[in-house]
Amino acid sequence: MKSTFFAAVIMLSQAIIFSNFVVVAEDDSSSFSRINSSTTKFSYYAASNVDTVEVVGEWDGWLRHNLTYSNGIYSIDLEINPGFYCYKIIIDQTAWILDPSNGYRKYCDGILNSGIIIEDSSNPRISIIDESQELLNLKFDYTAGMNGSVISQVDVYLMHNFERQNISYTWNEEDWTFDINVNFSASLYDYGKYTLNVRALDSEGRVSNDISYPFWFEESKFDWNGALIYMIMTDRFVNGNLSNDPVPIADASQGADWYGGDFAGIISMLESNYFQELGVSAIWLTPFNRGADGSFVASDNEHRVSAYHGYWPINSREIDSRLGTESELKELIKLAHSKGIRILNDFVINHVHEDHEYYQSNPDWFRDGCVLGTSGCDWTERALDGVFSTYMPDVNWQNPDVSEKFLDDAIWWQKEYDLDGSRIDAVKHVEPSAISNLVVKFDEELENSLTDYYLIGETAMGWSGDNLIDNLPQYNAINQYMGEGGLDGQGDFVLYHAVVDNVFRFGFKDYNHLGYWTLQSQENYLEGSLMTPYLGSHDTSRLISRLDSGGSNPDNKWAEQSLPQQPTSSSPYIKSKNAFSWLLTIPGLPVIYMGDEYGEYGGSDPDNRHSFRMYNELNSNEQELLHSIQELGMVRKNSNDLKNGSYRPVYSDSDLLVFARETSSSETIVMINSGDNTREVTLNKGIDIFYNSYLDVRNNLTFSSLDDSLTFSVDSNDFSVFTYNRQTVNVNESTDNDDNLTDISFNDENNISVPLVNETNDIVDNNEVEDSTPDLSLDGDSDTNQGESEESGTQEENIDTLTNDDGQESESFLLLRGLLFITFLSLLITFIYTRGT
Ligand SMILES: [Ca+2]
Ligand SMILES: [Ca+2]
Ligand SMILES: [Ca+2]
Repeated sequence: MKSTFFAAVIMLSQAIIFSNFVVVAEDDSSSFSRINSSTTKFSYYAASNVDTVEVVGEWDGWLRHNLTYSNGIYSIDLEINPGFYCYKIIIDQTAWILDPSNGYRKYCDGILNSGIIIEDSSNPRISIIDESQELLNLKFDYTAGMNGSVISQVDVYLMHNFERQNISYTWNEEDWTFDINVNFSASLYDYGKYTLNVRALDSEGRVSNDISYPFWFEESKFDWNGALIYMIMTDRFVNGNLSNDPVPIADASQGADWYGGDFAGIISMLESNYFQELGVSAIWLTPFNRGADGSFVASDNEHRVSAYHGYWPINSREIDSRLGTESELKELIKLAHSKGIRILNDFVINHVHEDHEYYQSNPDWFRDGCVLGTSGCDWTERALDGVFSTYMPDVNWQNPDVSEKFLDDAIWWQKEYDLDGSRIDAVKHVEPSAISNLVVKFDEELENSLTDYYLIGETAMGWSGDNLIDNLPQYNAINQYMGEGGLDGQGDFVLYHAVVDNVFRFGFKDYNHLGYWTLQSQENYLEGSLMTPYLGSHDTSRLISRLDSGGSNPDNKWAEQSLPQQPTSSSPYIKSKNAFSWLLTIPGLPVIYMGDEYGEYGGSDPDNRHSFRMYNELNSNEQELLHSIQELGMVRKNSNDLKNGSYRPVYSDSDLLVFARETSSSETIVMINSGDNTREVTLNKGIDIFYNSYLDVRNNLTFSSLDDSLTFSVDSNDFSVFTYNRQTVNVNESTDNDDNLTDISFNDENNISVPLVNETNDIVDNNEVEDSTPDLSLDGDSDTNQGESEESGTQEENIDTLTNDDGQESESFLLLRGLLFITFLSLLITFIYTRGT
């Protein structure tokens, strides 16, 4: 029965390496040198048999060059003048392919090619050759320009909070390298984000490439996975500076003019710790480059809308003064970083407003395609070149000039304002090469082994009903921009459409459905994708108004329609709390759209963009909801399991969802109950749960059981979170990592109560023993643990027998299956035996 095997798929391993190749030379007088070559190397690794490999490119009119085979690698060195070129690889004389190892792309004559930028090899080059995880130890090497000029100096400085600080380096003459070592200790450096900037000059004054190396110095390591993102439409958030308020636009429809929110307002909210109290770790700001003046007709050809939302840029690198100044934006980012909060900008790459400087100067960079959704202009067929409206020309990403311009601008914003990533607008309406080039640029210019920038895309898709198969195209459409060389993540549109209206709003579907589609999100997006689930956004009608069954139609959006008003009953707020209990405990990087945390009401765009209201402007339902979301946000923030754990369904029925979030050495059980009664669920050890002792996180109470099961409870319309209590030994100790006993960091400050189990296996109300003396009852548990270790031995045998190439991840399920099988067998034997007698 033992069927362990590895389905080893030999990947066709292909790679092109290109660079201004480096020559290392040493002469007898002991002087070392490393000099740029004028040639560019192309290589191709072929795992399968090929007869010929050629490279062709724009640099010499697409002449064919044969690569030479040696040790499994085809390669060639070519003399190519500096420039940006299209090229392709030709296999066996007929198959023209993109370079498999190079994500950079360039269009030539409307045809997609690999793109290569050849630098001027007369200039020196520096590169990082060694980076440590410790702050800050980096080694660089220096390569002279073609004439061999020696290095004269290295310009090196740190930027922190937009201030410059010079630091030193050590030059190593023997191998033309230099080291930068800075001891980052809390006594010497403030926590926050830093960027090391390095370039070298040679003896003739030639300047090397610049290297930027951003990194964070903070108490605990940040991971984008599990972050909580708060989305702000700046003009509609908080007005912190009345003096920059725009003059009203007379013909703008109600709700569609500027409201006055600004950077100063966000700064005041940062100062008040509003975001920290929500457990927010990143803020996504709507576009803040200068937008159009005046108003423009909406898609209904009737109402008029101003550029308050930011999505009609008219300038590539200028801040919109209606939102504040450059220095205010820098102050905002500096303040956020000091609190460990990342800032994402919103990068509009599909279109500009017709008043944009690029459209004015280079109209040929844009396409004035048909208006999407009008007759003969299908959203899918004309997805790339169709326009959203006549005054929003479409960026032609097939034009290399505008492509390079936009990519430069993207990086410029990140560097100039010390941003931490971007949300990419309207991804499915741009050439995929725009996305892959953006990813390459971020990787090359900003990211390093210490620092990841988050790129989240908007690929608006839907949900095609209950059948998973029918929804695969939806998942795949989102997937095609992620994975290797793709975006870090995308909005989880499928999950949004599957559950928000169906479950939380109308109740057409129950919590079984909620659990099912939550699991599908874990299984159908590319591995490693960091998805952002959400309940509402600036593009959807307000959540609370959708949940208000007695309110006006939330699809309404203009004043002359009946617009949703502030709900009068507590019901929608309770539903919203249930929805957020789910959102803030599932995997990914959830997004909270500003105001949803207290239940700002409203219909569709623009009525979903009321100004944010402060705490003293909220009614008691709203305040109560806010408190719940704050609690959920903090529970998430403080739980490694909830941020990084995998998702394991445990139990669901019509109005109860129970799931586990598991990491290698812990698990957290989440219960969400939308029913009218308190619910109890008895979970079996080794099947539903894998530890002996849990902490009720909300009530800070520990309970344990030596029996085979534990009973967990959750109040009506409430959530419960139980996390493995590390001070007690777990069930499958011997099969798990050995850090369970030693890692007690989570629980250091908690009272540890004696395991409390009454005869019927119910948990005794911990309130009764809240004051009990801390009892590190490892002694009491250790006997049990011994027994369990033996049991684990049996389990390991089961694993041995059943393990296949799925490896460790499936162990618990195999274990579960094994245990179920044994239980079933013993029940069957008992049954037969009983019948027999
Ligand atoms: Ca203002
Ligand atoms: Ca487009
Ligand atoms: Ca990234």
